Amino acid sequence: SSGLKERLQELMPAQQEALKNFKKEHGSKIVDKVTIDQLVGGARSIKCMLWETSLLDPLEGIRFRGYTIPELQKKLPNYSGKPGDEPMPEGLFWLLLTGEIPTKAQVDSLTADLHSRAKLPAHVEPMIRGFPKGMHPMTQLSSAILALQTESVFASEYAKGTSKTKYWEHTYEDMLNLLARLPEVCALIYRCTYFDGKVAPYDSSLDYSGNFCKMLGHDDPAFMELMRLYIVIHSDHEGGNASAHTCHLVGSTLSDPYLSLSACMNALAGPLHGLANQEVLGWLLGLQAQLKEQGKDVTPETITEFAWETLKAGKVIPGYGHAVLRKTDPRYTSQREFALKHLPHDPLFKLVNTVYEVMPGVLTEHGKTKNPYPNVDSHSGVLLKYYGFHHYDFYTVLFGIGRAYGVLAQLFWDRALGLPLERPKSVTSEWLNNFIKNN
Ligand code: CMX
Repeated sequence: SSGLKERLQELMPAQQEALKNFKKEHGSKIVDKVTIDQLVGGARSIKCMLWETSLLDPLEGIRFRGYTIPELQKKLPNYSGKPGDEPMPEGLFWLLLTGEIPTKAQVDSLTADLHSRAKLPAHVEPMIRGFPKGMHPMTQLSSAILALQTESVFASEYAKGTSKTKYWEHTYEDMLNLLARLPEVCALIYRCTYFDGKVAPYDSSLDYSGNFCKMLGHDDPAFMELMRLYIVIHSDHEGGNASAHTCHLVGSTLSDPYLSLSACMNALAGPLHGLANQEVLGWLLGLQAQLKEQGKDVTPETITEFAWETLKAGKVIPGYGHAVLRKTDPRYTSQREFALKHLPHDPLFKLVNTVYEVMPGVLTEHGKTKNPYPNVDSHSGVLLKYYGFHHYDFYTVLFGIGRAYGVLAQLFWDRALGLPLERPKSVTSEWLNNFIKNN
């Protein structure tokens, strides 16, 4: 064992006690008010959920257990041991769960634990191989996670009548098994959708990300570094985003982690959320193709023109704007820095940079979006494409692997803290009209 489970078992009683006492002492204090705009407008920024693993500041961006992305890059163990290399997702997972920065030895033993759990149940591979051509990779991923649910420890122990005090333990087993099995599932989807269906053998001498890249068919160590960064920065973005919230909501019914994660992936698959990263690359390639056809150069002026065409066609600029953030997403910045280090002369990176120079101005002039700056999805495709990973309708699957790390860590604490069924109140328009008459 990696010692992670034992550490969590040590940490849990104090956390459970603290929350109980905090509720007892402060339970009736008011932390927020709700306007009708918020009620109608997607509950934007209403504080109504407990989420321990990360917190988002509109100006500064995300902190994972209090650490910014540059801090994680310094403090979390990396694969090579060389300063400046990217943090390993296994280390981030330890941090998200415990709030503590793990040692390299702890991270390595967690990697080994994950490798030991990776074998897929026999029915999943033939199912993926049998999916119809053209089924979106996110639909395949969500379905495959559901198919893995036959192995849920939580579901089988619940059926046997397990005690509430054991939910955390069954959730722990499920989340590790699930994370361990995602690389082969995703590699199968990738190789069957775009290639001949042959998947490289599992390599447990590598870390999680290294083996995953190898199974995808990408052996370049620089691509493995990118994957480590990619999984880390996509893991968690506090609880209110659609994918994280979905996992938390579905889990609150005591649906097991497989059912919860599959639901989470369905939310991530929407174009306003995780699918935006595939849309961004499509938009950039469309821009390149149109300018080439018209014999024009890529300049701030021609990009501006193309952006206005998109906006006038009633579409959004993918990769820009955010429901919470009001500045450039630090997840964008970290990918930009990766590009400056590894692919400074790539033409598509240069294009992304020029888009970054002009787009905030265009969106400000357009005057609708509250945040004219780029989000995480604006940059990832360029990096992946540089390493020959150009099947862009697969990009959200990679986001999904990252997101699984964050939402499962929180799901563990949901069950460990005994958080209840989530059930906000809805009202009708008639109710609202009566409310206005009477107030
Ligand atoms: N391009 C054009 N218009 C935009 C825009 C963009 N990038 N971002 C927001 N707007 C528009 C909205 O569509 C909305 O218009 P309507 O009033 O006509 O409905 C208006 O500006 C106000 O929106 P907002 O309050 O600024 O943003 P929301 O909180 O409603 O939505 C988001 C946030 C991300 C869905 C939105 O900015 C968007 O659609 N961006 C493009 C898609 C994208 O990149 N999504 C990925 C986000 C990160 C992730 O989850 O992965």
